[in-house]
Amino acid sequence: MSFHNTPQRHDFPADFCWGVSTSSFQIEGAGQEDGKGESIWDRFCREPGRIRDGADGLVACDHYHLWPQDLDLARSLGVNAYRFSIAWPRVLPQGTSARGGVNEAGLAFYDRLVDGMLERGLDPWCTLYHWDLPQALQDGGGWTSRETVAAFLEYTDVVTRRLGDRVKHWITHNEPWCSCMMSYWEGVHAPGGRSLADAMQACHHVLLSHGQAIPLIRRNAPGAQVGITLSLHPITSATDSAEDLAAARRHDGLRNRWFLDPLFGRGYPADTLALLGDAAPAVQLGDLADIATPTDFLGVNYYFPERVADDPSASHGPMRARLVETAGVERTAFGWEVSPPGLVDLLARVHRDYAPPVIQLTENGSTFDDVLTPEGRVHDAQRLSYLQRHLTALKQALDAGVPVKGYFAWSLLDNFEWAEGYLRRFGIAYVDYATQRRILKDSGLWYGRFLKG
Ligand code: IFM
Repeated sequence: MSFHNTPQRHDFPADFCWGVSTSSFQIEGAGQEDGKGESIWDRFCREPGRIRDGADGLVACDHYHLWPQDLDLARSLGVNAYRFSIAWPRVLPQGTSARGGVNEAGLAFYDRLVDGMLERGLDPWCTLYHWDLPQALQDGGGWTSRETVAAFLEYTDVVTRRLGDRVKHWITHNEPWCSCMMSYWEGVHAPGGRSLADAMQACHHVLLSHGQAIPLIRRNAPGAQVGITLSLHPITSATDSAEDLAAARRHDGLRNRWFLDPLFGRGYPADTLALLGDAAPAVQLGDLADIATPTDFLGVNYYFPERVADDPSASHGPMRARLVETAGVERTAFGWEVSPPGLVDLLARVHRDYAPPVIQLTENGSTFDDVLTPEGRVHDAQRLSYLQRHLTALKQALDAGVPVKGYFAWSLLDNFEWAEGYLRRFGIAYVDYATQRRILKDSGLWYGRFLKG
């Protein structure tokens, strides 16, 4: 397979969806404005040592005020879709209307934003949950509590009633792995929990809230396409030994199949459940049927593959698998392996094993240590090459029969990269945080040329 002959836009179907992706907490700022409530990330940022550069999201990219120019920037690229997320505590400051009422100013902001997209010919793709849970809900257990499912349904109802006439693409959750495992087990994301059992229960509630939200969204947004976005990884074993092959299978169970199997009607994978033992979630009658409610598309976020070796000591968790770094491969500044063939393998696997009607690549991107030149340019050759080679891979997956219908670059802007603060830049546009100036990097300029043919 060659990854050097980058396809042209016209090599993709005419109705292919080309977009850029963002999320509320990472770009909006206005953390305490217009009645917005506290989110778990606001709280987490204030805890010493949680964020590598000690930063917070109070200002971020100030998108709350600068959104017209950000949408202009997106339009200037030639994308036809814009993926954003709603900050739940901006709409329901205390998580539910019973506790803190509905914040009209928050809804009005998203009204303006969506109208702004439509005026610019950008199809709004709205993610309901990209990790900024109202702190008030976390105080009651967050996603470990079944009450948060009910709260999510109310939130979904409020938002889709308001925007459902104009937003025709809805994503319930972004990357449950991160909002559950990294947040309730690994302790690296808000709220910083350290319990596998909590993480598994949180994960069950996130998936349940997804399934139960689908009929609501369909009711309030007639004709809308509804899906969920998962972060998925192609997984290989470090060696051909039976032990490593089994470890790779176990790791895949928690990393990928734990989400895909129940969403596609198979329930939780039995092998993974057995290994979880007491940490397995409490599941009520009817939950699995709800989780398996059919969707219109599966959102896939692809960043990197993983290689796995056996870990008999279980020091890396109950899957008894540890990650192994492949020597000599290209990596981003995060250390993530750059592997366009991994994207082809991943999409082929999801298509073969689960056959979603449509796959949308809702995120793909890279972080490198960008330098703004005195001339005001950012020569991000590695990101540009990353983008080109992943589009080549995407075309190969399409040619192989995978029903992928859209690509969203992560991200339009450099932004708040969670526990890494502002140290990691993923944007195709550089943000000078001191002035809030946006500068298209060479990768962004190339994406624009690609899109304009
Ligand atoms: O910045 C994140 C995003 O919020 C979710 N997907 C991965 C991105 C890069 O880490």
